[in-house]
Amino acid sequence: MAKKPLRIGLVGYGFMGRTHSNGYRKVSNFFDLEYSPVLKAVCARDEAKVKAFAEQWGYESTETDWRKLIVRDDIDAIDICTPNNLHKEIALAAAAAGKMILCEKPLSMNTAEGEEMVAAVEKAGVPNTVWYNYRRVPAVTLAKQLIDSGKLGKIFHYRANFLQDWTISADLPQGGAALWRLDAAAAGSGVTGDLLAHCIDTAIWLNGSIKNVSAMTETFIKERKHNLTGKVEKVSIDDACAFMCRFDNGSLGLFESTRYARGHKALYTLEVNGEKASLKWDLHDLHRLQYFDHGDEGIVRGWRSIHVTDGDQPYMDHWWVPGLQIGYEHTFIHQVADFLQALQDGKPCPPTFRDALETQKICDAVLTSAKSGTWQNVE
Ligand code: SOE
Repeated sequence: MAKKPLRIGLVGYGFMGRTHSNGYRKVSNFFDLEYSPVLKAVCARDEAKVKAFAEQWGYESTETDWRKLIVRDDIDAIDICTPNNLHKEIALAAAAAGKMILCEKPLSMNTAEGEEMVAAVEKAGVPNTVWYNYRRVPAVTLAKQLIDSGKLGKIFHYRANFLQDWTISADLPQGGAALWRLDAAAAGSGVTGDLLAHCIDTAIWLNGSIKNVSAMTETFIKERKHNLTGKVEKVSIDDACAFMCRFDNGSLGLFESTRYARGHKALYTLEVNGEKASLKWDLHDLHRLQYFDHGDEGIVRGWRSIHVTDGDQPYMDHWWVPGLQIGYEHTFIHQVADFLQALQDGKPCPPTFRDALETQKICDAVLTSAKSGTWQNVE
């Protein structure tokens, strides 16, 4: 069957620009879908660098002004991989130009911006999605299937951590290029929007909405040299954040994230405890799901480590043979595949902008609670 091209215009070529481009390039080798991505154009301000990126990844053309990219007739979908402070402006313009939008997480700097973005894509009626890629780790998708099937029974606890250690040095500057995540003006927040947003997206997908939160944050290094101004400036992001919450289903949640956990590079872990069973997952061992079923016969009851590589487990029928695992890059390939499948079926591809707005509201409630020292209801 001849494939329908989905012509991609990528804005930004950092770490996420590479993960997404890799997804577009590989998806049609492994998923037989009606649409196939075409790497039409990549856009960034530095002409020499964007040309080099285009050559390396196989983009047909380049732009240095995203406004020009958005109005091009030969582009169907805009992929936003810029720092967070540009998401809204680009999304609003792309929606007005009738383009589909794939936006890197978090959706926006805050809830107010997110609401505008949701209104824009819904008014324009353009397909949209936000790259919360960890939903597409087969073991995490399997966790969703187990919870939805009722195997865990009533859920009592949800626990998640996202721990890193890359900002401990006081000599690390803030701002610009790869360091924009340390600059509140570009990122909106620190670990809350960057890391906890992942944990929250997975949590509300697996365990439903969050009602209220009580949080604390800390900024351990108060001033850093700013790479764009060359001056030492106040650091306004949260370096660490921990919060507890109540879910609508009555369960209790505990979340922690930091960039100051020496030794941890990207330790995203989650655990769900239910009446009948529990499960846990660890990004450093991402193809495994740990599962404990109280219904097992007593003498063999215990935690089992499910190696999620079998063809009847989520996504795995598209990969190698049972026992051979996949990794981080595949979560992005899966997201592209799901987006193309949704397009083919005329359905939304979750998390949509509207779904991701819920995560944004929880992040805002967390930051407000940390400032006020009080419980906050999620809007
Ligand atoms: C930060 O270091 C970061 O790259 C996040 O921005 C990503 O979203 C996360 O998946 C890994 O860590």
